[in-house]
Amino acid sequence: AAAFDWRDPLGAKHLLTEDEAAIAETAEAYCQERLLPRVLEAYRNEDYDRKILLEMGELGLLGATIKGHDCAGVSSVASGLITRAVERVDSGYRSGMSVQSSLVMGGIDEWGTTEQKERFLPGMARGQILGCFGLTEPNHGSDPGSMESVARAHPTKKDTYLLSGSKTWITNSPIADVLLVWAKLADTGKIRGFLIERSKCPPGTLETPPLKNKNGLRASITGMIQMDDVPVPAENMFPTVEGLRGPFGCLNSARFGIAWGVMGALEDCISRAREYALERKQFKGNPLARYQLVQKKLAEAATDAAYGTLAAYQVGRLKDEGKATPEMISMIKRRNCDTALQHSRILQEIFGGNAASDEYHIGRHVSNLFVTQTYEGQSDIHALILGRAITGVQAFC
Ligand code: TGC
Ligand code: FAD
Repeated sequence: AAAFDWRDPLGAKHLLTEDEAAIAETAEAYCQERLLPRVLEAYRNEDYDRKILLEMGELGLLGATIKGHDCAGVSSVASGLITRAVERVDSGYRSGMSVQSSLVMGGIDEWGTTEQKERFLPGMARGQILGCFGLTEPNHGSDPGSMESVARAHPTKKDTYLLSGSKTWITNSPIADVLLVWAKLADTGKIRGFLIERSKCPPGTLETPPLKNKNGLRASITGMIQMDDVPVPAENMFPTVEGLRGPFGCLNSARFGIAWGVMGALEDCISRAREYALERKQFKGNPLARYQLVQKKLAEAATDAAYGTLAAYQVGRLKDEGKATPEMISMIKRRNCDTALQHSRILQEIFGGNAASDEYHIGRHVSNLFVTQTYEGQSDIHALILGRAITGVQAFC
């Protein structure tokens, strides 16, 4: 007879192919055995170990949906399962991976020339070349179309651009070897994507200072990109894509990944809160789990985790059939981030004063989940994207 599994209340595992189930098992084992033991120190010290990407590369977890170029070529659902496994440990580790896989490798795969793909993708798949994605600027976050970064033709050197401007809140920027930067061409004002190779930048043209003392995502590294006439050969520009379609093409995959990832973080909160509630006794030796108010918190969180996982699964299947729309991705990114943040915050209450200790992990997830709700389109921005699609009227300004 079928038995209820609180870890997978709606039986999402029955929808997976054998390959997907095996990939999930490999990813979960790596994350629990290799990432979990180091996350507390990494978070305390804001110390992102770039060897993690080498380890992920060895397991074929980077750029996993890309076909060819030494990438695994797995389904979108499988990539979601990998993301969920990583974020079950920490959103910051998932961030480091998402930027590499979805935003930079995905961008090169979607918009790059054959030569750019051959030059960057195999090394990135192995985690030997590290990428970052520069869209947000100090004065333009939700509205990247107003960006000020500019690429002008080099006055003397043929087929070379000079990039100037500033990007901020950029995951991986202080340690990135290749920086995918979006800037406007000085003559047309059109947004274009450029691959800046750090090793080829003359001294003083490119700086990537870290942003320290973050309140969340402390196990990932974040910084700025400051460009002062960085020379970039035209062969490093994406050849055809113009306008916001370029960065948003990459963001669709990354937002899809976040929708899966935050369900992993929420599931970890549920599992830890359940365990704590069964062990902790208050009032006549009763475990907290015996109290109705505590059970309701767990029931509501488990329900939304199960619903969110099924929604992400559905969009993943449609994505591989070419039937997913950006609005669907906005819907699951927004909803899953919002519910993960709300429930993690409520589950935190079950730990009482112990929630204040990082050794219980719940506070770390809560702080991280605030950031996931903010980056790649803050939840209200995704509501406006959906509102525009529903009414045909845009309400951004
Ligand atoms: P809008 O008029 O809506 O669109 C301009 C052009 O872009 C196209 N487009 C899309 N294409 C593909 N997929 C999507 N999701 C697309 N969204 C828009 C659109 O079709 C149009 O194309 P074309 O050819 O007609 O020009 O532009 P808008 O300026 O009105 O945009 C408003 C809005 C709110 C949709 C947009 O700017 C937005 O989504 N803002 C949020 C900003 C954001 O998500 N930033 C992410 C930065 S990267 C990041 O956070 C990484 S964190 C990584 C980590 O650590 O994990
Ligand atoms: P703002 O755009 O100033 O928005 C502030 C608030 O106002 C939000 O709540 C927003 O919803 C609201 N708001 C704005 N406009 C409207 C409107 N029209 N109607 C109603 N409400 C509105 N960016 C990258 O390019 N690459 C990265 O790798 C990257 N990594 C990040 C890592 C971290 C840890 C963080 C915190 C951010 C990262 N970001 C990155 C930046 C992130 O994408 C932006 O912070 C996000 O897009 C929001 O932009 P903003 O911070 O400028 O907020």
